[in-house]
Amino acid sequence: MKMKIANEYLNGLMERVIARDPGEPEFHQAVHEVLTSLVPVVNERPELIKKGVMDSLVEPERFVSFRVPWEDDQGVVHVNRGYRVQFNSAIGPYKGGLRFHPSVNESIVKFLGFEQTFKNCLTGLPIGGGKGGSDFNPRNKSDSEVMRFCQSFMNEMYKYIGPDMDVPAGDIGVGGREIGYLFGQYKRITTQFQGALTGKGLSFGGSLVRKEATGYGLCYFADNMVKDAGRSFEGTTVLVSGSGNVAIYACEKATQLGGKVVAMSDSDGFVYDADGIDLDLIKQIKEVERKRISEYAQRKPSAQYTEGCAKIWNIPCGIALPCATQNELDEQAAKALIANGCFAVAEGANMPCTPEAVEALQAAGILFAPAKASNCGGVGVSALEMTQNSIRLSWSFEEVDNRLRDIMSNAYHSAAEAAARYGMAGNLAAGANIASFLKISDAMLAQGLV
Ligand code: NDP
Ligand code: 2IT
Repeated sequence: MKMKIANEYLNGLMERVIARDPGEPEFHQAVHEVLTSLVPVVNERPELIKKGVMDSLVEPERFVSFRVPWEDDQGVVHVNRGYRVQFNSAIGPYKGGLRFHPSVNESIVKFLGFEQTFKNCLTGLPIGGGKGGSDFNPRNKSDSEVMRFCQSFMNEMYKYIGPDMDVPAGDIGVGGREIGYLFGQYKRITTQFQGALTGKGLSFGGSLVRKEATGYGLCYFADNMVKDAGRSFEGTTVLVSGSGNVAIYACEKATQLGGKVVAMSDSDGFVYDADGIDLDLIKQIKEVERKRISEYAQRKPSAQYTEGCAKIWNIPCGIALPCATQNELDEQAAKALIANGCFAVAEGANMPCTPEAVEALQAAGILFAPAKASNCGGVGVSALEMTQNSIRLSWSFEEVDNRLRDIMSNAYHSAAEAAARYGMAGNLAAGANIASFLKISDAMLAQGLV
């Protein structure tokens, strides 16, 4: 049972959202968190309810689901399901990643699209919110199988995307290889060389720093946050969950900022290396060989491998960066972090901390950076990729990296200032929701969308 929201209308709206799509727990979780934090804004501006903004905010503008048939290397035909949710276009074309993972369903896609709407606004760039994906499992598939799947996926999705309409990118299970195949098929179908996807290869319209952007941006955000509290990465033990795109570049930047990352994970287990994670070895195992993280312990004598990923949070640390998936850090994990002296948690994944974990962390005075704000660097640099495609120029690494630092610093200050303005100083989760909501709701009202 979810906590009652302290505004009668919003509480009723939450009940209607649940009744309309009862089987969507992740979507309900994301909506509940946002509506709860918007109570003071709605109390101050009741016209937002009367003009339908609140109801529109929780209903996607469009949701498509489609069949994706493909043939494996043995000639066996498989049929997966593809999705694209176009959640909100109040401030720009829909923008957001594609996730390929067996767990993908309507609830996951809608929670991600809903979160994306607020996150994209926090970048300060003109992008609306969208998300998509499939229940396809890329694990243990050959390059040819992944290519055929991506081509079949694009055979349907091309109808809904375009550089001024909707611009997908990567997420779990979708990286440079998949974006390349998707882009190739989009070009083949449309005969247009257009920036309809981001995260492209550098030789065909991609941006420098996009690969690093989410992980680097996360650490830039966390650095702003901990410095404001008189702390720093320097000499701090850091935990990073996951070992995919976000985790690898979070580990790289945390280390560059003087932190010592001692653990990383995948969905099977985690490795602890008291000497500090050897990131070149992680990149070799994960990016090049596409193998399991247990390999790391086999090749590095100072490391230990533990089966199961939840216990990674029992390792003492100063800063924790959950970068794998939703609800991976629960109340028990939060209590372990608190007991071991952790002073900051910054979310790299989308919604990695359960509501109970967030509550426990905030109650204990731990600095908490919410995903919408702290992982907006990936989509921020995606928007910069769109800009470079539009002007047909490529910026240097330094130029994009400097812009990323600005995006993250602005996101931090917007969230911190909004929280303070509404009497919740230090609550960056509420502040992030409020700051983006104010801008999106004004745009919705002005356009007569509701
Ligand atoms: P990747 O596919 O590159 O890596 C995902 C990592 O998380 C892998 O180590 C994977 O392990 C692990 N993982 C996935 N599912 C689970 C699970 N159910 N339980 C435990 N571990 C799991 O994805 P990304 O790094 O791109 O994405 C990670 C998170 O960051 C996601 O929440 C994503 O939405 C978010 N994000 C990504 C952005 C981007 O630019 N890529 C931008 C902003 C947020 P295994 O290999 O075993 O599956
Ligand atoms: O969750 C996210 O912000 C992403 N997966 C990146 C989206 C993007 O369009 O770059």
